[in-house]
Amino acid sequence: MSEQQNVYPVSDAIAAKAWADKDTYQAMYQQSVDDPEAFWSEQAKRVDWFKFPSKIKHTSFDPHNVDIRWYEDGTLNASVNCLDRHLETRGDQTAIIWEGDDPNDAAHISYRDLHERTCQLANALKAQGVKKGDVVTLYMPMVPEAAVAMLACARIGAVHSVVFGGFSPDALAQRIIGAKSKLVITADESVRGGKQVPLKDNVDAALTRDGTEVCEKVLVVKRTGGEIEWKEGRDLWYHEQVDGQSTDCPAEEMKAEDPLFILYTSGSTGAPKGLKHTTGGYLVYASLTHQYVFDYQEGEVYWCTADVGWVTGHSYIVYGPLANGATTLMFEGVPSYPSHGRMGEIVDKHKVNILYTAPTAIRALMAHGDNVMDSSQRDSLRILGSVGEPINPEAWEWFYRVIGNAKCPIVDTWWQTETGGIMIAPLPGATPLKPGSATLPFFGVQPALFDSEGNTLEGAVDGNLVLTDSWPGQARSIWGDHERFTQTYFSTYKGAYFTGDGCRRDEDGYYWITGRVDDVINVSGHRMGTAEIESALVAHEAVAEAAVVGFPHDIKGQGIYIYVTLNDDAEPTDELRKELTQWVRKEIGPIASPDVIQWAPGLPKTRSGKIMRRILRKIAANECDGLGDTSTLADPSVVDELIEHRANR
Ligand code: 6R9
Repeated sequence: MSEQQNVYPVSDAIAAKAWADKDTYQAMYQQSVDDPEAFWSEQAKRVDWFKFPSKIKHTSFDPHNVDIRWYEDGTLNASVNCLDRHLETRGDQTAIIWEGDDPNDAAHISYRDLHERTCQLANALKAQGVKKGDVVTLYMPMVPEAAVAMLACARIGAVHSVVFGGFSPDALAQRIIGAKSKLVITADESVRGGKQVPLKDNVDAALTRDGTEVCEKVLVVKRTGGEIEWKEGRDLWYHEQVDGQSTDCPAEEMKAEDPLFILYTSGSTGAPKGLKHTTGGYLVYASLTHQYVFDYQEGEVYWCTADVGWVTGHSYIVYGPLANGATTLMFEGVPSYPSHGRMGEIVDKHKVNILYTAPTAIRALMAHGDNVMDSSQRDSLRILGSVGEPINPEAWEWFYRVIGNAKCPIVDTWWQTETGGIMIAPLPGATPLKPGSATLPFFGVQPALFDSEGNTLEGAVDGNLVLTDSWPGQARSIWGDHERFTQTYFSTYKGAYFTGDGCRRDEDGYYWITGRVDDVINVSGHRMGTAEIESALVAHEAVAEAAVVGFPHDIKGQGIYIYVTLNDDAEPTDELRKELTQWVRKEIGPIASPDVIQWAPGLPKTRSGKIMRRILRKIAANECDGLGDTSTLADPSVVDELIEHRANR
């Protein structure tokens, strides 16, 4: 299989009016790495500052002193950049198109309207005592109030921490405690695929957990009017709080390095980490990447199908597009409801020009055959994008041919919660495409491939993907734990940020991400630590030990395969299997639903007691012939047992 066979050249029509052609890309990239100070000083002009920065880059990846600062003497406000500065030129332009779960529900919110709503909520938050530096947790459906809440926090200098609405009460509680969050904004229920999700009930449950006393108030958006419990003195209706507030709220002057938000993500060990993103560098980077990678042109309608609970929603539903004055579409539902044609129907209905989605969504549609798109034309589409996990060439080709009518370049964008914005991706007018490759680095991004000893690998080669210098969108720390930040990202390879991803570089210098090389699995584009799932399982009374690995899954990319050793008094029944499945869903959330649970009387361990996951991964993938060296195992016979009873064959 040669990736050279299918190269899609840059389309002349796209290149003719693109922000960057090949020469522009190369010249800008070269300058960005040769003279980052000059490059990023120039790029800083794309946002409005109270005080324009004179200090541009001050960054160190030295593990004794990881210190990342961009534009540190500049001051600005992110909400002013997403709202106020557009009012004069595009006040009446739609900022957010909201498409409800029900195809009959939609709304257009202008920049003027969004500004007013944001100011009202900002004033309401102030009235509740929220101050600069306080953390506000958002546990929200995909409704405009989610964007309003993020911007309102930004306006008064509060730090938002968005928790995905699919997480469990325990996961929510853990994040409220970790960030010492004083206030939660939620809704009575969210609606997805015609079903209600009890968000407020989940908040109620979360706030019974020890340590959540820090949270004093809960602001509740009335989305469905469904029945909920009410705690007087703590719970407040959102609409009652914002009604009557002034539509004017002066924006707080923030330092470039003041935090804008915290976002929790999973790592290979321990509890989820709250990555800290700051204001100036993040905003410059989100808006610059949004413009160049999607080749966003004035007046276009742009749709990113992610949830605001993930970093993709932060940077490419809210901050990037709004900073650029784009019309951003926010979809409350799921692509399969009421039918699998929904995504195309939304594209036609709102004349979407740029569609940014995930491989798992594409594969799910593809499984229904080409006809699944027959209910729409999708003529408005110009650019397609993919994010979240490697896109297999078959899904890429299908995305291109069926969804994009074989005329839209696909930008496969590799990046992470930690990177804040897109790092490796083609530019539509500049980069010939190879299906399955994220192609080339964005401005200022310096990828390198290292072997496990830390040697730099040159040329066409496979290795561990690192970044050797900072870029403005980079996370600055882990909230409250800078030591862990250093340990996690800067201790594996001296002087470099380690991504946790494996990667191949081909003869043309194109990057092909091969997936995580650590104990993180990627299920439908959602990152999960196997350690998190394991610790949820061993908290169940029947479980003695558990090992979790990913295995190849046609739709989800990776599925969750669990090996469970039961306590002596527990019976391995189908009943218990169901119970454990429910247990994990309850402890973490439905996104962590196990695909396979195999009873494991013993787990393969080294003599020092370390579980050999390499072997468990092979068995889960049904690759039992090439198990490699098992001689270091304490008891090699457990492997035969596991192979014999493997679930996936
Ligand atoms: C933005 C986002 C990050 C991890 C990352 C990698 C995988 C994301 C990818 C991709 C291959 C792409 N990943 N985009 N792998 N090609 N285009 O997804 O952030 O949730 O933090 O996940 O996702 O493994 O390390 P996050």
